[in-house]
Amino acid sequence: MLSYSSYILTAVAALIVTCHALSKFPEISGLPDIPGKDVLKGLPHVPGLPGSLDTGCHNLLVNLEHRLFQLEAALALNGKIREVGEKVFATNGKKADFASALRSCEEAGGTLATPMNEEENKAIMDIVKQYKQYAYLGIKECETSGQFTYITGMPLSYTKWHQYEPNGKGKEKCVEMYKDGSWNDKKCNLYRLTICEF
Ligand code: MMA
Ligand code: CA
Repeated sequence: MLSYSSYILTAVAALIVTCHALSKFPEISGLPDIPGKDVLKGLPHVPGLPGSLDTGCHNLLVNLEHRLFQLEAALALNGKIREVGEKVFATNGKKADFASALRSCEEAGGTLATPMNEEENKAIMDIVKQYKQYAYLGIKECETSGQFTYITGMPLSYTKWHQYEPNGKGKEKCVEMYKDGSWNDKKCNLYRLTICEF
């Protein structure tokens, strides 16, 4: 297996190659054709930076960062996303069984909402309240041990079980969030709000 540092070295090498190309075409060459790309075009270069290579990359990153800030602000304003630390929570507004909800999240490049602390739990709870629908979480009961784990199989490091839960005794292998943010183990074939994290 390649070591982590060799992946970083590879990434840095790729960046240097990209930046070198950018220094020859210091506008937006190398960016995929995405909506809103045009705003990145023709913006003034950041003054006082040494070297054309540095300038091209830095300028691109400053513009991308600004565009990301705008998009996050707009989405958060409309209640489309909840941001907690590194995570972004969002729903498609649709109800689905556990497997379909997980698939939707993964196809969108994320996974099912998985609260790892009180703050993340509250962000998910806000969406549950907003849509007035319970939601499945990215937690499952392990086939073998009967323990609840993350979808990755790792043991839970934070829990918010409702009083007397989990009580399914192996018959409720998924977990839903109630409107007060507490958790209930529940059958996996019901229709619950799809909330993903990215
Ligand atoms: C339902 C079901 C269970 C839950 C209990 C709580 C009757 O079963 O949602 O998962 O534990 O209600 O009363
Ligand atoms: Ca239960």
